[in-house]
Amino acid sequence: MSVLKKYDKEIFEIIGREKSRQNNFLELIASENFTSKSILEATGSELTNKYAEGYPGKRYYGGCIHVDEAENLAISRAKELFKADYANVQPHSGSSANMGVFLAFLNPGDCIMGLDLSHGGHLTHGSKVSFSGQIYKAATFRVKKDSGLVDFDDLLKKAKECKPKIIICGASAYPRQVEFEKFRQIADEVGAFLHGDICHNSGLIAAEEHPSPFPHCHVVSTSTHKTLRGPRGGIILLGNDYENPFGLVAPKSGRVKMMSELIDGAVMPGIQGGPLMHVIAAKAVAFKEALDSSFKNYIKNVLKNAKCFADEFKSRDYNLISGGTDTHLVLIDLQNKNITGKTAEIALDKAGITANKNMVPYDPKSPFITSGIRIGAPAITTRGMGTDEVKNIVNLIDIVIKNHEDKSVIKNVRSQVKELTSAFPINGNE
Ligand code: DSN
Repeated sequence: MSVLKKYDKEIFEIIGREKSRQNNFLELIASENFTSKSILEATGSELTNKYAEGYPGKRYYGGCIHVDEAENLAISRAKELFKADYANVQPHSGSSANMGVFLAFLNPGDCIMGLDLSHGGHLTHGSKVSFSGQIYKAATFRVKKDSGLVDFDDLLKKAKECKPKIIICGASAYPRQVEFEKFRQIADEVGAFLHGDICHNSGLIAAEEHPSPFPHCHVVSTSTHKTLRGPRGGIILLGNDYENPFGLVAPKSGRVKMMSELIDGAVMPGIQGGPLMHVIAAKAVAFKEALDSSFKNYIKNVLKNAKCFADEFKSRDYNLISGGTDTHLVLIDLQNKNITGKTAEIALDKAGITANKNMVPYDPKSPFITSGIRIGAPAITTRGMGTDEVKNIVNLIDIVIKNHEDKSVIKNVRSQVKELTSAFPINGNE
């Protein structure tokens, strides 16, 4: 009998309902995935009880011998996985990781440059509603209207105007590989740091299906729960630039410090207190999984499924931003289908298909309505679904979009989704 069930039936039942939702719905949110049972076990372990402010061997509290072992393992595995020279595995999330990077290298009011949110960027890359657009002066670059690809001319022009201290490359809804080398050329031209936020593609990079951000990026951050399939959290990585190519000085002492020291200090005590040691242990497990050859196979299947999504949608006259994908996601412009992203998201949810409305570049609609939806392959691929299932899913999505006001059609799709999901139980791959 579950202890939680006995003690707190309400929470036990909420968890049960969420578990059942995850099992019975098709999860197509590009930034979500299903962890292994090993990762769930580490996340739910006694390591949650330990305060361990500081870093291995340099903690504020006693009794850290075992959490030190866990953190050292997470660090060495992260370095091996991403071929990095330094890793900080303490950020609580991708946003915290980015905050740590900015606090380490910037002063309030400095200029940062990232991809415009409405063109596929992230909130923490300079949006006004995030700390990144409030503490720092943010300038954004865009994608080209015709190709949907990053407009490097626009980036260079704006970078020369605003002289950013950091240029951030990486995105939340960009279906193509990030061209780190081109970003670095521009960063060098204007004397900026290049920060690669690889949160969406980190699994693809770990599996060597996408190019490494090193040696082009001076600093790299990622969340750990998207294509990387770990627990919710973030990490920061440095390549061999960690010695400090920009001669940065520590905020108080004025002493020239290594980039690694600045990042360590920015994450803890700069923005966080005690690290979540249970999550750090689970990150270590995720890195071990990602180092295994089976992970490469998983990522190959994610890419195959995403490509199949793209081909199937295109064959049904859906407009894809950039004309397709070479990542784990597709971004669909629904304007020729006379339905908004919001209406599509709601109708799909009723049919048991979870996706998110998303702005498309040059979107005439607000972020609350949007003209697009984003579809990702990582979670269904973890369940073991392949291209046959993807073809079936696109057919179901198409039916819902064409008949979004017809309750009986939606009900029929819902039962087909249940049939499909019950054939591919979560963790059925273990
Ligand atoms: N919320 C995340 C996404 O869905 O892309 C951004 O990291």
